Amino acid sequence: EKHTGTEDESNPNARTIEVLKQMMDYYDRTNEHWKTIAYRKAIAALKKRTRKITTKEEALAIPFIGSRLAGKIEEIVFTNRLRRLENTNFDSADIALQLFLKIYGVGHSQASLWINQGHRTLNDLLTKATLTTNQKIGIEHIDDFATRIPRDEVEHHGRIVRNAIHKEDPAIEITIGGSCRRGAPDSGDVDFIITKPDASMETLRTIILDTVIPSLFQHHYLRHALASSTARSDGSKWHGCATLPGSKIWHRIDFLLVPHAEMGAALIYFTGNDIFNRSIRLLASRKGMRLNQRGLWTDVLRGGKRERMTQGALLESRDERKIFGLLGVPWRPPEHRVC
Ligand code: DCP
Ligand code: MG
Ligand code: MN
Repeated sequence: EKHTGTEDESNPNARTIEVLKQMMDYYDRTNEHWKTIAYRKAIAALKKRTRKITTKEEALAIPFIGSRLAGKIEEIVFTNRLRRLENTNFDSADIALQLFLKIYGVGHSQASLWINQGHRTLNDLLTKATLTTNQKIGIEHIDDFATRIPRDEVEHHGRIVRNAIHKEDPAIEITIGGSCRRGAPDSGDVDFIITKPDASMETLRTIILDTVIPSLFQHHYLRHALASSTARSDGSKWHGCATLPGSKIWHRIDFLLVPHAEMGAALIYFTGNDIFNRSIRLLASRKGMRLNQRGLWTDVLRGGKRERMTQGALLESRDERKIFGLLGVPWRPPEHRVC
């Protein structure tokens, strides 16, 4: 991290800024985006002051400084420190939190819970915490899942899955989406987008979930199922882990079952990247439309209480290019969808 230069030492609030920066760096490392921004704004505002801010009231009078931050500023001035930072476990807790966040399926609330229970290492979790099967798998294979998959290996996964599916039904179409479709030299996982023209989702689900997946387990390609959902009446997803023949490294793979009529919208969504998706959805909403993984829609009509009056009418879902066209943007090939 950047060091405060000598320039800052002439600032009457230099010590306060120094401590707030440590706190900001902590929130930055733990991905607490909004807190990081709040601290950054407060620090920038404090830097502009020519007099020392000593009380909560003085701090509160500064734009961008809210009451909790103002309280912290007062604490720093009166005690020359911040208890939140002095926590003896701070460093180990900070490092452990970052480690726990790398476990598949573990978010901020679960990771913080383990920290508060006193756990600091993966071994602590494995020996002392109550874990779900998926959490155990995530911990045991934390290094595997973090290993990037070279493009030729992604293609090897593709051949195995395609052969297994086509043995059951040659009419099923398989596309590798995600970072691979964007042309990346390596991927974090393999995203299979699976569809069958002129077939119901029920048919497709039955073939993939009841026949292909069990067969891929039998052949020791699939190793573990992590998550699946058929909650939506149309699309389905299946998340799991797989190994290539002769390899001990477990990689994450996703099967996304998509109605053929929705392939255009599904391709856009599952090709990403996530930032591109956010910006194209924002663009759609600015133009009075709504884009999701099922299609491009006219915006929902809302009543006086903001309740939905209509779903919005479907404009296009089958054809990726037509969706770009209706949005009024030039076609972006997948390789150019990295933001
Ligand atoms: N996606 C998204 N928003 C998310 C997660 C995913 O829009 N929060 C979309 C865009 C992604 C695609 O799904 O490109 C696949 O998700 P992955 O997590 O597999 O991400 P990538 O394939 O892009 O990258 P990686 O190489 O890390 O797998
Ligand atoms: Mg991916
Ligand atoms: Mn994925």
